[in-house]
Amino acid sequence: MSQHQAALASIPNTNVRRWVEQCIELCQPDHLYVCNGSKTEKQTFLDEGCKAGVFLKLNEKKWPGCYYHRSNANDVARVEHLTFICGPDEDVAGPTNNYWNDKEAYAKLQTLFSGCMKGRTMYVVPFVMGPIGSPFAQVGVEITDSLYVAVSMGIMTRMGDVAWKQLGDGEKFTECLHSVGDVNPERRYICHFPYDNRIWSFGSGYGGNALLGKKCLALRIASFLGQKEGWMAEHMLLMGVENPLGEKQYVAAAFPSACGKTNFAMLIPPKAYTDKGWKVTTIGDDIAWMWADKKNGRLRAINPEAGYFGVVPGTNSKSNPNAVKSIRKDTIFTNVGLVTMDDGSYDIWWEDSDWVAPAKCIAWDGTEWTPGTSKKAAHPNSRFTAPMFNNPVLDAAADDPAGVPISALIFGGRRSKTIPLVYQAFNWMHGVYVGAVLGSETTAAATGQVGVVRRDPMAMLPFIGYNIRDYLVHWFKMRKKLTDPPRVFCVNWFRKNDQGKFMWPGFGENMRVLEWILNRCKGQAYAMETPLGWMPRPEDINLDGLPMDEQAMRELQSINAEDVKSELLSQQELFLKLGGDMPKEMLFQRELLISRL
Ligand code: GTP
Ligand code: SPV
Ligand code: MN
Repeated sequence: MSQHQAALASIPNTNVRRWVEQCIELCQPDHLYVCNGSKTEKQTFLDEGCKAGVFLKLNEKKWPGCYYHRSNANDVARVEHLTFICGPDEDVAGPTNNYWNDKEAYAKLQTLFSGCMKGRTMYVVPFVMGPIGSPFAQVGVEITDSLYVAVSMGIMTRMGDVAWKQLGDGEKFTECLHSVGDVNPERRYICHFPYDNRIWSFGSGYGGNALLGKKCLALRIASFLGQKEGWMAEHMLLMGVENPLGEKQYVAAAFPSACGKTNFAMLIPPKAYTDKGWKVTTIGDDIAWMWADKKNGRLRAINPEAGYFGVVPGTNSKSNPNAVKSIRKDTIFTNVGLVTMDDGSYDIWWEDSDWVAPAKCIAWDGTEWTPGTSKKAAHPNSRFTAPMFNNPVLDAAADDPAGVPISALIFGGRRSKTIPLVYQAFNWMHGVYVGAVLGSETTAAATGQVGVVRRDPMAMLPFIGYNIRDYLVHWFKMRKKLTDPPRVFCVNWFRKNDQGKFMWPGFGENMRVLEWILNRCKGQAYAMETPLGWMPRPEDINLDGLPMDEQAMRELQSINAEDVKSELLSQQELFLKLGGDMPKEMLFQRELLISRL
């Protein structure tokens, strides 16, 4: 301990200091470093990382301040089967989470953490989730032996001395203990102890498993806290939309992992819209913390993050020009293709990028790749880590501790069949049902089979940090606090025709759907009543300039009664899981839908 005294003394909060001392004793690092969040510190980390082979500096001209990182090939996505909610009894986890008894989990992980940082440096990373000074901001401290994690947390959160200031001499902070261990999937556990405000993650260096401020704190732990304290932590993007009259509305949208949040949050409207004066701005691309505003009974929200951890493949100046601009500097690229340039410096490449494929490169798994190879150069879940302040359309209120008022809540899944482009729920209670039975095809963001439809309530299936029964009840109860609730919608950008082609152009063109949604929120757009909810007629969505006629729109919006019945049957999956614990409002809503059909 004595060689660590100087670093320990730089931790101003005694509660944190005491906890770090315990972790030193457990993990036995050779060195201790307490992060301050300065620019110099970041550069030192990056330089050290380059020497240690953690990072490769990319060509400074093409990619100023950007670095490449490749994670272990067995460690490229979230691991839902190794993610646990721990507590004294099973009820806290509920039927949709893996449960582990807290005493057993602590005992097992203690053996793994024991001495795991011998020969390594322990980084103490203090961070704030949420704009500084917001009453909803939460402080966390991550202890990690990964330089990649320390640097990434510096981008994704408000990291360093600001966190000590926010915490003061308080004791409410989330203890986040992380080690990459030996990156062995056999010894990989992502454990949450919501009663103890604590996260222990071992054996993975990747994204949601390792950057503990993100899914672990800002969703699993925060959703638990929110239920107790009367607010919500959701897997939602936040965006602002200004119409030609200068009126601004804010939207929150929940789509499952790799189903379009980052793209939607940064969308550039079609030219005819921008010419008229429509503007879209980003508050956040992945997580929203929301509460009922006591002054006016409206839903308000902040983005707890400060960076984007976005899907790289498919990012190009046609699909998402604002993302392309956001990642041109000071960005870390993980598991993309690595290209050696003529002068020996490094470039990167990914599928569906702006650049033609290189003659050869190193693929995400470390092997050589050439254009003929059947595998991908970039892993489908390869990611960029970029500061949100790089975003050219960052909303002026993105850093505002007071948050923004939400007009519309949107739920959306990736569904090649059955689900129409857009409909509106009849009211909040119906909207909660629509969100709760959301189905989506699985993606590469988590390990496991890709492309199978599963129920993903509120796009939160892997992120609800407690019993889903209490989570759904909490959603229904929020209605009481919201005297002026947002309108609730369901969208599906991913419906396909019989030839397997997307029926809707998506991306920037989603503005056309958004226009209808926002007008509905102001009582200014027409809708017809259907069994699912309120739907635009084909003529209610502006199709000008699209190679699409009203007939195509009709097909995109069609509801097939037989398909909806099978959809209802597949909802059984969720209803059976919850059994007698299913909130009765859910049963009522389902009965109403059946009777409408
Ligand atoms: P996470 O970061 O995992 O939470 O994902 P996300 O929800 O932010 O998804 P993202 O915006 O990164 O999009 C994931 C994939 O969906 C990308 O490959 C996009 O190209 C694709 N995508 C996004 N929006 C659309 C759309 O409107 N239409 C179609 N067809 N594809 C889209
Ligand atoms: C997701 O999977 O929803 C992500 C990426 O946003 S991760 O941080 O790995 O969770
Ligand atoms: Mn996500």
